[in-house]
Amino acid sequence: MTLSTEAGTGSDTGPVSRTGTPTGTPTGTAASTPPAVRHDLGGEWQLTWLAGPDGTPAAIRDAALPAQVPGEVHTALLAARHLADPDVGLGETAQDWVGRSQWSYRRSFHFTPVPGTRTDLVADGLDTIAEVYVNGRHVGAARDQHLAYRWPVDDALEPGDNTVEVRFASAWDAALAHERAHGPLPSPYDEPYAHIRKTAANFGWDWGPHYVTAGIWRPIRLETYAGRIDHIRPLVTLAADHRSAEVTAHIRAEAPSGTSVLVELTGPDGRSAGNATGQVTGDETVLTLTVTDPELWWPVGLGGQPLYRLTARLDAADGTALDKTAVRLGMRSVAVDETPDALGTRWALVVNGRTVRVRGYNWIPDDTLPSRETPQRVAARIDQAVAGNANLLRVWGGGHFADQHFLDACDERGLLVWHDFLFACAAYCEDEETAALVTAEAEQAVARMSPHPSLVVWCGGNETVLGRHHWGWEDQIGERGWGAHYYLNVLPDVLARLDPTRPYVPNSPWSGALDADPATDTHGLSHLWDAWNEADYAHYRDHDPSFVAEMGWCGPAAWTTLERVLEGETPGPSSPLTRHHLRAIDGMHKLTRGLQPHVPAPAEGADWHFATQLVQARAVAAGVEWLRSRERCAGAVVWQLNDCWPAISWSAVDVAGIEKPLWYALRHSFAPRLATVQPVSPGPAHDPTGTAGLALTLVNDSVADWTPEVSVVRTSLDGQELARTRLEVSCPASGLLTLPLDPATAAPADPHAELLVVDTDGARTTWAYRPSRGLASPPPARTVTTSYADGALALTVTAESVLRDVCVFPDRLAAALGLPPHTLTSDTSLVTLLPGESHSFHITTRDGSALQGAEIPEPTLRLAVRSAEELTM
Ligand code: BMA
Repeated sequence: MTLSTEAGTGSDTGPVSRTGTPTGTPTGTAASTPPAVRHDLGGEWQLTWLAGPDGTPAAIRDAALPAQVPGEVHTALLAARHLADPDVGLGETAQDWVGRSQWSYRRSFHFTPVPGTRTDLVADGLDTIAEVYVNGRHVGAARDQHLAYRWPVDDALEPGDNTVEVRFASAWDAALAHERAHGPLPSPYDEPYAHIRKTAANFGWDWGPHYVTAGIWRPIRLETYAGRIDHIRPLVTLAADHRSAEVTAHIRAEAPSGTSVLVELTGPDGRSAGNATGQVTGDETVLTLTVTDPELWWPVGLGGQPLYRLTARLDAADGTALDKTAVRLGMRSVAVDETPDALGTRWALVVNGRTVRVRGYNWIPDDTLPSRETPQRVAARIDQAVAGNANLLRVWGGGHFADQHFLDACDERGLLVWHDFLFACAAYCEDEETAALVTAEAEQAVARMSPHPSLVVWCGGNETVLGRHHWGWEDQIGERGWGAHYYLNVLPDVLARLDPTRPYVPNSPWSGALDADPATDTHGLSHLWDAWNEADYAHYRDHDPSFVAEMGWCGPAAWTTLERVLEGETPGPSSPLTRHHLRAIDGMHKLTRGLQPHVPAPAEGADWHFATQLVQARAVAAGVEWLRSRERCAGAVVWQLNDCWPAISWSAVDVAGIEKPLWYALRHSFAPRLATVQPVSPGPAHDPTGTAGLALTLVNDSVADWTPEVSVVRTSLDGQELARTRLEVSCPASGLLTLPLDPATAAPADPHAELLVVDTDGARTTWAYRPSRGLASPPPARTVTTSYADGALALTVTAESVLRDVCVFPDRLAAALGLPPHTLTSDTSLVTLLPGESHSFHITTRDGSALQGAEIPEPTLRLAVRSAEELTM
């Protein structure tokens, strides 16, 4: 078995074809060395069931099905209608046999030998335990979903017709066998996911189902070559004065002696920024270029994202161009500031010498079935992160490594990426085979991702050190290794060899040392889960951490997304299928407890759905704004941006791509320039209502000073203005400014009947002195009118009483417009209106097609436009 990195990622067509079919005459003449040719084996394969549990449907046992590659068994079964959509109803249970079965993928292809070359079979990803055959001859074996594999196949190939077959064992069986051999490992889920190198969440998580996949999930091809470039690993070192940058290109190639390699760097303007040539020697050839006056790559909001292009070409001694590939890269530096402070130790990202206050989301696999995570879908999700004012995504360790499309999209948008290595929430065995796989995975991933400027942090894993400290693992682990060897030795060693330019943190959360309790706020990285798990969201204010890598609150997917899978049940606590799609531990209880201080818990249906979505939005926004108002806190990364199935989960965007109210709330709370009202006496004995006094904090993450117009108005809930102040303030670039609010304006005469409204440069924030259910709000009264202009539908809401957090649900309007629910979006949501005020919500299609002037029936409008007051009537 040869483990190898993915083949060149370049998209250059250049003088060398990367996708030609090696069936005709070699491209080179007899006298010259032929260039490398890559023959894609993707497309339709034949899938057959080999063996499996008793419950396997009879129709599957003898069938040969078409299966798309890249893809997985589940998608082939769905396409052939041998499987009902497992997201619907209890479909998850009915697909269990798929992951417990063994499968064969087979196809034929034509091959013409090319003199002077060798041929490899290259699989960028096999899921997971596979034996590979060419013409019935065993050519290789795969043991790790996260690895690319390369096997020489010359001895197995025949001139003319050939077949390739990949036989997959059940990943479940393989994991259980490892568990039997090495002993069980502690984890919060009763599944053996830590016993196999495969997407952990595939075995179910607290936001996703158990769809244990198998298949050829990444491209597969033949490579025929005399010489080839395996990959380029460029490392960029920016001089402290930013006047120059050094690009060290490590080129891994296999080539005949006498082959030279040429690298050429092209600037963002398309002009050459330097080149260098060397002889291919050993495993790796290193060529260094110096760029003067580099154009710096910046995180979104702090500057542009110019991208350079590095091309590498192999030239044979006879002058033939043997292979060529290219990557894009950016000129930037990154470091972590871990200086001690009054409470402990800071943890702040520093890009190009500037501290970046992080507003981020955690990223999970965007679908349970990875082939459905198309580049377009992932780019749309990344656009939602950026449009939602996030500047970082953390790719969480229970999923899979980001692919090039993901990283390209982040590079282009300036969205920072923090990438976990693939460990989550469990003890991991340190046996020899696992250690070898983990090392190879890290080597490949680091080399493959090294060009991308958006990638700024490597992290050893998720909550494994936390688990060791707090989840009672001692009894089960005994003297055995539990993974620390990976986080402290293996991964740092790989990074020291392959990428010393990026910071590494051994785990998240992390307090600076293995022995230090990671569950404290004093040092490094925190995960804030007590508010959701144990208390009300006001308790986010008990914390003063230096960087929060996780915090979140559950809420349901869009109504229509759930409706599709609930088989007619009404969403709510007494619907078994609602509970089936809610995987959070004790989730229904926590959802209900979360509502209680704020709104009377509605029993079922539309009110329950709206209330839980609203409280999710308010909870996380409250936590994020609190953290952003703290001088100490250099980051808030919310759990979680996306979903992998129709869920009641922590996500801001559901699996259909529909923004939940949380997304709109965070677009406001993550705004680079934010005005937020906070109580002046937070901390364990804090006063959540703020009657002890309020302060206004301006947060300015932008590169220019901010001098907003601020008006602070205290109003009675029936709309009478009780006090008003105008503030003239200036908040410096990358700064915070906290102003205690004058009690004459901000202290309520009757906390049950008043509201503080702060308008700052057109953005509104409100402070209620009591939770919604404790407010004496008049019954909500409004008019809603609809009109169409420029292909958009405007819903104009005019408040006759105070309406807080008016939400619009475009998916509820879609049926009236004859469109699928996820195709519509609203420019705004969660808007607070005082009596007499109006706001127009603009509904448009995501693809830009014009909306026709259909009438929206009144009952539809009632469900599509809601305000908080409706819940407390
Ligand atoms: C975090 C994550 C996930 C989990 C989430 C919600 O700690 O690391 O493992 O899904 O909490 O419980």
